[in-house]
Amino acid sequence: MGKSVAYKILEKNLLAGSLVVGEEITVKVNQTLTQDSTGTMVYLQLEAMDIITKKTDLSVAYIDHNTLQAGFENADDHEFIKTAAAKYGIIFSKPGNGICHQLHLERFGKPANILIGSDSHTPTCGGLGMIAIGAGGLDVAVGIAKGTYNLKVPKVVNVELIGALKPWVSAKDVILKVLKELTVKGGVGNIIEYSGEGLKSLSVTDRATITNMGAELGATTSIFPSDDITKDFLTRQGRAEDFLELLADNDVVYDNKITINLSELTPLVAKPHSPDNVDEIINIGDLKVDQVAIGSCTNASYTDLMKVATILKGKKVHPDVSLVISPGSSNVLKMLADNGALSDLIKAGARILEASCGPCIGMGQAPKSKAVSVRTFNRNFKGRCGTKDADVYLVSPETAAAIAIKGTFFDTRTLGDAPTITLPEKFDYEDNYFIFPPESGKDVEVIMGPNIKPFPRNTELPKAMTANVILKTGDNITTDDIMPSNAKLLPFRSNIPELSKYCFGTIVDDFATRSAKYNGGFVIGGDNYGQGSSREHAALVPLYLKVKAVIAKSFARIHKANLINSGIIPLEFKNKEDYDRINEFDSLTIDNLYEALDSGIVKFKANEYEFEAIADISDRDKEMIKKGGYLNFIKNS
Ligand code: MIC
Ligand code: SF4
Repeated sequence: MGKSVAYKILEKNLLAGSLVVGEEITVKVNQTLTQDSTGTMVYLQLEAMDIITKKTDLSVAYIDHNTLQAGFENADDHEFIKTAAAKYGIIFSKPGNGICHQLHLERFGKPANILIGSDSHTPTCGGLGMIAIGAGGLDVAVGIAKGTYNLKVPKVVNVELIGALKPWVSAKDVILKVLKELTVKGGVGNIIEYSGEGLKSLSVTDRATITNMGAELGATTSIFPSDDITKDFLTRQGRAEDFLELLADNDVVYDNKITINLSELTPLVAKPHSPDNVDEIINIGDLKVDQVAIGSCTNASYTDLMKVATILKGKKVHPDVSLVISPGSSNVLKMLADNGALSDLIKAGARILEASCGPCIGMGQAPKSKAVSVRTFNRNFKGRCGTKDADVYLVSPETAAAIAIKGTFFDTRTLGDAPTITLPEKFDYEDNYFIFPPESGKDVEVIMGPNIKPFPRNTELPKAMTANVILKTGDNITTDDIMPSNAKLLPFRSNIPELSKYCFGTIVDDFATRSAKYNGGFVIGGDNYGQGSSREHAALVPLYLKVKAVIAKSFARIHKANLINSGIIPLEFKNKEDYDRINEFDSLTIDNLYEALDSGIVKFKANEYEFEAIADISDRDKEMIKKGGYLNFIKNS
């Protein structure tokens, strides 16, 4: 039977286990990436592992999330990461260079390689024909230290693209359509592999927009084949030697398949407050818009911003709209400056930010109260923009630019011709924002300022436990709910005690107090618990607050792994109806915990009811939990 692109790469890098759906395998990690807001933990964990140098071919530490530096905290984090990177042989990308995923795609991503990154949008590089997986910080630390990664073999779902996109419809609309079909939990346990004649009209950065937002499907990763278009991109980036053709076999049989006819797509919009709440722009009517934000790792490439500049050229941003643009990389910004497009953006009245995540992670540009904010980003969870009662709509760059001029939603297709962008023969690639590591890092002093606090460690699992339910949540709880992130909190990513005061802040404002009163306890969750960001803080902070287990209807992949790595038991209800019987503050007891874990079924007893939960985790995960988390596990193995 023929092979998919995804399985060809997994097979090439397989170190242990067999490529059978659901089996746990170990693969070689060729590359890693970290960003600053998850990176501090990664490098603290590396320090705790006592390693000498990285075991990957290439590792990069980017600074892109928190570049506001409102106090010494961010700058301390940057300095810590910079010195740790030098010590372990890791390339350091200075603040201002751009967003990790855009930069990695431009400068380092390589077809057929495996990349693990401490950010959920790491699959962006799947646009280049690589397996690129977002993971928790500890998994990335182990990836750097040992050059390996463990995962359950996912199914491969094929999205066949037929037809060709019409004017004013682009890659963002393709992934919004996939989200509409599959929803925010439809990708869990799957790799999404794209194929079909429609690929011919999608550039590498278009493909990267699609694989980027595969994170919103909950997928392990998304991937495109590596073909002539990949070769063309790498050649223009001055990296022709990194090209390798990688196509699916003609007789490949996928686990599942959907077909999307690109010719039938219309401009789409993800309405508040979920990326899968997708509708056609014509159904939004002429809703008035207060803010338009263009950028993020989804839509801030050269082509995206050139489309925006072409639409804005000679026009004026609507008086009631604040248009803000954050370029994906310093090279994109430089190219716009050199060819005059930056001047077109400024003349139209756009606010230009530095190349970074910026408003996407709530680092400034919170819109006004009750605002309608239109963004080219990938997430519109409630409150993520910094304004709790704002409504955020996700759209393509061309839709965003047209709306910025008009001041309302409208059917952009009525504008007639859409901009078409010709790629420069050679992309600019100044590497002056990168600091390459010294030959040997053994004399490098790692600098830890006062904001860098030790991370919490769990202890061995007790043989039995009785504890209270200290929180019950609904479905689709995001890691932004568990550990909110914004301009106020991002500076404390290396300071768990400070962060813990805000845990579950979007749901209750007294979680830390509850935990102190009951000496920790259980959290009850609905479906798709922990979707969204890879932030390990959504497990480390609950660990610090003595959360012992999370019992949910189902989990999102990265968060489940982060819980296991922290020694917190993730359990799924055997009967989902049992969720309704549990009340906050009920006391629950588990006897014979070790035997229960081994058998995969954990029995809970409350005063008036009993229920069972499933430990759907590997034997290795069970050992890790018994030892009190990944770090204790590797110390003892
Ligand atoms: C996000 O988009 O939510 C983030 C911020 O990039 C996170 C990482 C983090 O929380 O630091 C992600 O997607 O993993
Ligand atoms: Fe940065 Fe936003 Fe992308 Fe996360 S989703 S990496 S915050 S640009």
